[in-house]
Amino acid sequence: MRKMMNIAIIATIAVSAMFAGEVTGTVKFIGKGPKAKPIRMDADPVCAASHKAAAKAESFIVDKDGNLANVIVYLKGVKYSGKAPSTPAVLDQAGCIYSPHVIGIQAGQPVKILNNDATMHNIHALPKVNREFNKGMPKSLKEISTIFDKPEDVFVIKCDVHPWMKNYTQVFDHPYFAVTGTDGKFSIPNVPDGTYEIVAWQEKFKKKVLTQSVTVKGGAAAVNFEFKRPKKKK
Ligand SMILES: [Cu+2]
Repeated sequence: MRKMMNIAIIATIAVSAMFAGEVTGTVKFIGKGPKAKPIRMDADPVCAASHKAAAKAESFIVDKDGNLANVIVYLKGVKYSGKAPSTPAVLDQAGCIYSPHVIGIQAGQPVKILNNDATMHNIHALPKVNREFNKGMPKSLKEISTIFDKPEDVFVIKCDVHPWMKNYTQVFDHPYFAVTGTDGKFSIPNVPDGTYEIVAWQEKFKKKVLTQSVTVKGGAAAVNFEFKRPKKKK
């Protein structure tokens, strides 16, 4: 009986692998990028004291090979009938910085917001489709929970106490998204076979999202993106 079940499971995995694939790739920045500036946290000694060396701004993290971090890569207009995960997404406030700086979540997925600092934060989410909220988190309040129940393009979550604290959140009605790491790489697993529009968003290129077409056919599909510094107007 058990053997038959195992065979059935293996068969199911094999079949689903035939009709789904992983979309992977690297996002690069071509050209000379700006240097990350240190964040001045003097306004709150607790924040400043939580960093041995000053934290660097996270709006443009690029390594020497041009690999670009914190890029949201996602499929657009894809149909998905599954449920949102019950596992919460986590947005941490640690060292007076949001971690992660850029996050993708699913509509209806719980979001845990943590305060790991011995100071007050005021978390202020600025969506347009979902409901805006503004909540003080004194150091005694270590965790709150929220849900964004509608899909929405990227919006800002900021802290009204510490003006440098900024996060970018995008809410999806499907699980086919990823955020690049410091190696510029992303991976979107379990994409059903098909041809899709795939989008790359980075906060310094708000008006210049990159799009391509990707076809998944029972296996891996690779897509790479290159952001370029806009040409100066003469
Ligand atoms: Cu804060």
